[in-house]
Amino acid sequence: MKTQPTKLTEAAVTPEAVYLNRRQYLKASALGLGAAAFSGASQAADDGQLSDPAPLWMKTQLNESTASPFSTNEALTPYEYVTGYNNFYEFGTDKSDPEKYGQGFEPHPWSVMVSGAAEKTGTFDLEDVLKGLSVEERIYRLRCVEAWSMVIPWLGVPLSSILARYRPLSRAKYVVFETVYRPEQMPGQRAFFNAIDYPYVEVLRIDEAMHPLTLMAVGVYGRSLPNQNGAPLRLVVPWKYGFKSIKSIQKISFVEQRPKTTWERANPREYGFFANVNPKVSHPRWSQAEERRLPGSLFSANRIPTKMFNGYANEVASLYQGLDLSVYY
Ligand SMILES: Nc1nc2c(c(=O)[nH]1)N[C@H]1C(S)=C(S)[C@@H](COP(=O)(O)O)O[C@H]1N2
Ligand SMILES: [Mo]
Repeated sequence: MKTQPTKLTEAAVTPEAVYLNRRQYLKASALGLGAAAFSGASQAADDGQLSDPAPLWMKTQLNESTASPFSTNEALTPYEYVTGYNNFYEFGTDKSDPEKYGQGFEPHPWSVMVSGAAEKTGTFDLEDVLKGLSVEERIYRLRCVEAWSMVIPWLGVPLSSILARYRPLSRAKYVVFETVYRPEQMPGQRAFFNAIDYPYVEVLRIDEAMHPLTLMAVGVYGRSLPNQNGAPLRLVVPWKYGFKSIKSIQKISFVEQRPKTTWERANPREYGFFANVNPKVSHPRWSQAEERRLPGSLFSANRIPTKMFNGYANEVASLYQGLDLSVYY
């Protein structure tokens, strides 16, 4: 039985506060401090979970998440920015469009089609894609090619653990990901003029896909992914520009030849296949040497220097040994 917490109104409990309280609560229980002192926080967390529309199996799996040693300890970007300042062109091109126009999207039930050079292919329920895999919380930097960045607490599983289930063949050299095509729920997909072609396609080399930092996210800030962040399943490749982190993935295929990605097709000079974060290689229209770490303030844009591979060089630089990164950008 729960003790009665101090009454907090829904408005007073921002999802961020709920999340932080919940982590504190989890830490306290892990340390064996007992939950009594934190029952208010746990109640707040429950309130937060109540508004999470994900199915029970997913909430249960998210609730059992463990903290990952790959996390940064930089200050988190507040929840309102992570879920209110988005790029998800399927819902519109303004940063506020995905939150505004993404609410009618239905991410459940969901299935994933796996095809190509693998022993096991077919269409699988999301629950089976994720079953038995332990969800980790990973706090990663996200660097958009537009020169802004955030620090985001994702919940997810290493992509390698999902891909291994389908036993890719040795001739599989690349992994292709496709976002769902659902124009009736995605207003950007039915717009008359489109900056990009749909469905959105991204591709990783197989060694990039299998790298331990590459995450398949299913949640953020202690809950399932909001639609605007790519519910119910999106990639997170923290050393690459944000556009590689494709949202609402419905198809995965293993191929020998590399198909072109969405942004390469739209403008190959501006958006390369590798898209590794690199302060020394400018975008044709702006420098990549610095970034605006969100949130800024009225008085400061909070500019910080951009790091090679977004600060993950120790982990990933070896993947690109011998490659001229100004040519293969
Ligand atoms: N399907 C799809 N995936 C996408 C995008 C998109 O427009 N459509 N935008 C990308 C870009 S440019 C970025 S920076 C990140 C933003 O992720 P976030 O909104 O969760 O921060 O999503 C990426 N994934
Ligand atoms: Mo981006």
